Formats: sequence, C-alpha cells, structure tokens
Amino acid sequence: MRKVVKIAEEIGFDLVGITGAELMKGAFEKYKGWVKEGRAGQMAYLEKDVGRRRGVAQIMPEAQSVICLAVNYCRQDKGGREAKPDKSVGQIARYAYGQDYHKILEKMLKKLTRELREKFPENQFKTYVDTGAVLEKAYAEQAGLGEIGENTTLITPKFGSFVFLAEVITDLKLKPTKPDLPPLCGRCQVCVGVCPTRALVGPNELDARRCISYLTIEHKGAIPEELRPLMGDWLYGCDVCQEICPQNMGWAKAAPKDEAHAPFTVKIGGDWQILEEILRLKTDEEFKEKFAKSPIKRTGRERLIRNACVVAGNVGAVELLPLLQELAHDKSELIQEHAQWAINRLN
Ligand code: B12
Ligand code: SF4
Ligand code: SF4
Repeated sequence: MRKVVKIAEEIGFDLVGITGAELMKGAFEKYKGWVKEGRAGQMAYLEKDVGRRRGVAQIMPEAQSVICLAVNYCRQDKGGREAKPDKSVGQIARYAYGQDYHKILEKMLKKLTRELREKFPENQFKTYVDTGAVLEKAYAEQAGLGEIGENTTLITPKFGSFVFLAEVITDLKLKPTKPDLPPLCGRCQVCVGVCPTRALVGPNELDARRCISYLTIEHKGAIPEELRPLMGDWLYGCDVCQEICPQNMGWAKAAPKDEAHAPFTVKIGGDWQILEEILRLKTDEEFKEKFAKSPIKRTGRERLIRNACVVAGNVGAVELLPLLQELAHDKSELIQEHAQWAINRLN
C-alpha cells in the first residue's frame, strides 16, 4: 500500500487515499433521489445509467479497491485573484484559470497506471477523472481525503476545497487508509446564505438548475430570465460558496509551484475576461483558438457570448451598448435574445 501511495505522490498527486470498492451506505440513494427530483437539469449524462453509480463494481466486477487522488489548483503567488482590469469584465472560476484539468490529470493517471502495471502485471487498473460514472466525492471522503461540506464540495485539511479529484479502480486488494481527520466543515451554513441564486437549497443539497456553475457551463439554450440578474459578473463557473468557506481562507494552504501544478498556473482563462473581447468573437475558429487548451472550450462560442451578454447587463456595461445592438441582430437566436435582454437592462 505504501508503495502505491509513494508512486502517486511522486507523479504529483497532492493527496492519495485508498478505500474498498463498496460505496458508503446512503450515497447512491441520495444520488438517485437527486436525479429523480430533476435537480440535474439538462445534464442527461447523469441520468443515463444511474445504476452504474451504485459502486465501482458496476464498472469492474472484480474491483477490490479505489485509489482516490486529489490535485490542488490554488495559486498562491498573487495572494488570490489577479487585480480586476479597468474594463467591463466577467469572472472565471478558479479551476479554469489555466489548462484543462481533464487532460493534465489524465496524463498523470496514465503515468501512474503504467508504473502500477509494471509492479502488479496480473492486476487490472481503470482510471477516472470527472466524466465517469463514479461518485467521486463520496469515494474521496471514504478514502479519508477530506469531508463533504455543506456547500457540497469535498474539503481537504491541507488545500481546502480547491482540488480536483480522480480515481484508479483496481482488483488489487489494498489496505484502506483511515487518517484521523479534524472536523472540516463547521456547519456554519455561510455558504448556503451567500449563494446568489439560492442553488444551495439546504445544507449539502444543491439544485443544479439554479447553480451559476451549471447555468454558465452546462446549460444549453436560454438562461431562465429570473436567474439572470442574480448571476452577477460570473462569466464561466462560480466560486462564491467556496470563496466564503473558512476552510479556503488565508491562502496558506496553496500548493507550492512544481512541474505537476504548472499547467494550472499558465494563464488562459485567467481570473477575468474582458467582455468586449468575448462579444467580438466572430467565429467558432476564433473561439477555439483562444480557449483550445482551457476547460472554457466546453461552452462553445455561442454560449460564452450568451453568458457575456448577461454579465454586461448585470455590471452596467453601457459602453458595450453599440456592440450589443449589433448582436441583437446576430444569426443565432440565443445570442439575439440575450443581447436584447442586456440592452433592456442597461437602458
Ligand atoms: C454534476 C457535477 C456538477 C454539477 C452539480 C454539482 C453538485 N454539487 O452536485 C454542477 C455543474 C453544478 C457542478 C459545479 C461545480 N463543480 Co462539479 N461535478 C459534477 C460531477 C460530474 C458529478 C457530481 C454529482 O454526481 N452530483 C450529484 C450529487 C447528488 O452527488 P454528489 O454531489 O457527489 O453527492 C454525493 C456525495 O456527496 C454523497 N453524500 C453527500 N451527502 C451525503 C450524506 C450522506 C448521509 C451520505 C451517506 C452520502 C452523502 O452522496 C451524494 C450522492 O451520491 C462531479 C464529478 C463526479 N464524477 O463525481 C464534478 C465535481 C463534483 N465538480 C467539481 C468542481 C470543481 C465543480 C465547481 C467547483 C466548478 C466551478 N467552480 O464552477 C462547481 C462547484 C459547485 C458546488 N457547490 O458543488 C469537482 C469537485 C472537487 C471538490 N473539491 O469537491 C468534481 C469532483 C470534478 C473533479 N473530478 O474534480 N458540478
Ligand atoms: S457555485 Fe455559486 S451558484 Fe452554485 S451553489 Fe455555489 S454559490 Fe451557489
Ligand atoms: S462555509 Fe461553513 S458550512 Fe459551508 S462548507 Fe464551509 S465550513 Fe461548511
């Protein structure tokens, strides 16, 4: 077991924990209920094969252990956020400052499984980061990486909640880790109170349909009008319920810069995007060129412009009115409608 942890740490994973293949009782039932209530919104992939999330044995019937991994994405050098530019801007969630974590973590996972296969040639190893049918936070909590807080994120003692999660599922029987964690979520409920759209409908209860992260990244089509004014200046993602959490304060927890973390500190999305530059993205090619290596590419050009219109309306960007007038005649109906909404709000 020590050997596995050491290999993963050497590759650059900040936290490594091991748990059995069985998922903690209650977690799958909670997930099923959440989907049934419609809280997943348009994220059809979460509704598909719900049963696969019952536990990793659904993915690998011989599974014995799950190696749970976390990588911190904080940047300590600027003491938090970069200075806000002197122009109308939209905020980018911290996780999208640099390169797309899926790609980076996949590379790290490949390295890890290569080494594991050399050491244990008889065994199977299957890796996941984000997109698979694995309840990643529940497994991470089980493996002792941290505690799921009332803002529904996994909080770790060393890095707060600003971590990405990944796992290796294996038929290798490994001794579970059981660190003695201090209580992490103080149940103060500050996160629930500050959520701008009231998406945290209760402690550890998130209705994705109201969450700015969902609305700006995952939601296709028009953003519900009643939620637009509440979205403030969030152009892509949202960190409000994490920024406020005492476990993320102080920045003392940020990881040192090293090779493994460098991709997250290379500025692509940055902390702020200038709205005018987004609204002037004329073609999908221009959009792709700008965001090819960033997780922001997920939204595509049309939806990012949609988000920028909402932000322009919310931040009072009156200097963008002529540009918004042009977009109100765009060939995309989605852009047209959101540009018109912004114009009405600015007027
Ligand atoms: C769908 C999804 C979203 C949705 C829904 C988020 C949510 N809270 O459910 C949206 C688009 C809103 C979203 C937003 C974000 N996401 Co997201 N998202 C996911 C994804 C793909 C699935 C999560 C899921 O299944 N949600 C459904 C709910 C019901 O499940 P759950 O939250 O996991 O809850 C389970 C456990 O917590 C446990 N549990 C909770 N309470 C209890 C109580 C009891 C008694 C028991 C037994 C069990 C239990 O059981 C629950 C059900 O199984 C995961 C990756 C993955 N495969 O897991 C990433 C993931 C959760 N997201 C991640 C990130 C980074 C984000 C954002 C921070 C991005 C941003 N800045 O905009 C925000 C955070 C918003 C927030 N407050 O959660 C990271 C979280 C890392 C962390 N430290 O927790 C993950 C793990 C991706 C990754 N691989 O790193 N996300
Ligand atoms: S990410 Fe933003 S909108 Fe979503 S629950 Fe947290 S504070 Fe609310
Ligand atoms: S803000 Fe308070 S209740 Fe919310 S996750 Fe952090 S410690 Fe828990």
